[in-house]
Amino acid sequence: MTEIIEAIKRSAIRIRKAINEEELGYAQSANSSGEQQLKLDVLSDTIIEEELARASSVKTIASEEKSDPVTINESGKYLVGYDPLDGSSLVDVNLSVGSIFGIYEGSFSGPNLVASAYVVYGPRTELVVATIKAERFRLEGEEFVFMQELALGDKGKLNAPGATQKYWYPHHKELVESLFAEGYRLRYSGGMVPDLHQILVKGGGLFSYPGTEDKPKGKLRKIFEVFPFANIYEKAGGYAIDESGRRLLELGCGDIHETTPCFFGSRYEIEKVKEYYEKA
Ligand code: FDP
Repeated sequence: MTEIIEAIKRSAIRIRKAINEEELGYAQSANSSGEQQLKLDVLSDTIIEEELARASSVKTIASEEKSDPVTINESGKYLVGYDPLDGSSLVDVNLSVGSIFGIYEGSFSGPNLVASAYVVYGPRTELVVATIKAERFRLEGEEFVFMQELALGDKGKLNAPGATQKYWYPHHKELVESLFAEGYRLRYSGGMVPDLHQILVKGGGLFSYPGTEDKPKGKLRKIFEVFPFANIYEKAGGYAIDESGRRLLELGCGDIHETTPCFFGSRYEIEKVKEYYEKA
């Protein structure tokens, strides 16, 4: 496991440099979800593949930017699913983006996730790793220095509601409005990594990406985005559920690009989600 975390750190340092220095334009390709790839998406994917290939414990990698998993070392123990540059539609406006990693044993599914991590490329570069605890590090020079253990409170103040409001189901709209009516403040940049990071660092709140009339299964991918963050939220003392109130980490996965509605938060807000969704 240590060598995988070290590979993630080396990737993060190289991607940070690429974000700062490389050209931004589009690549001549689309990813498997049909989204046009930026040159930076492709470069970040290559960097992570190169660094993970140096870790002998990694058997298979699966990237949001590749259509199928790739076996890189038959005798490896772990499978790593990653989103090399999440929120890349925010690169041109210079908002924070991130990389997300899920480490699995056996196969890609919620119950098989054994550890996860993400990197936020903001004004500073930070790394959060969740093995037994969720720990936050900051890049200083070429070193990631420990900052704190992340711990969510019982209740927060932030509300980050994703997806197109026009297509929200009525019960979801009621849930979001009920939190605002209680005094919650809107915090939504459109980048999953900084939006979830903000709630974790500020100690609580709700991030939701629901199923909608146009996308009943939501948008966020289980293997690359949802399961890794579910583990991080749970290790920080929070909760991560789907629209039926089930723990996200109990969900299986068919196609590696499968998506699911998802809700991440502290205890109070997740109870609210259950209450409004049970009424639906
Ligand atoms: P992006 O498409 O820019 O890569 O991964 C998908 C994602 O970003 C998440 O980072 C983000 O939370 C979400 O899409 C935003 O989607 P909406 O604009 O539909 O809310």
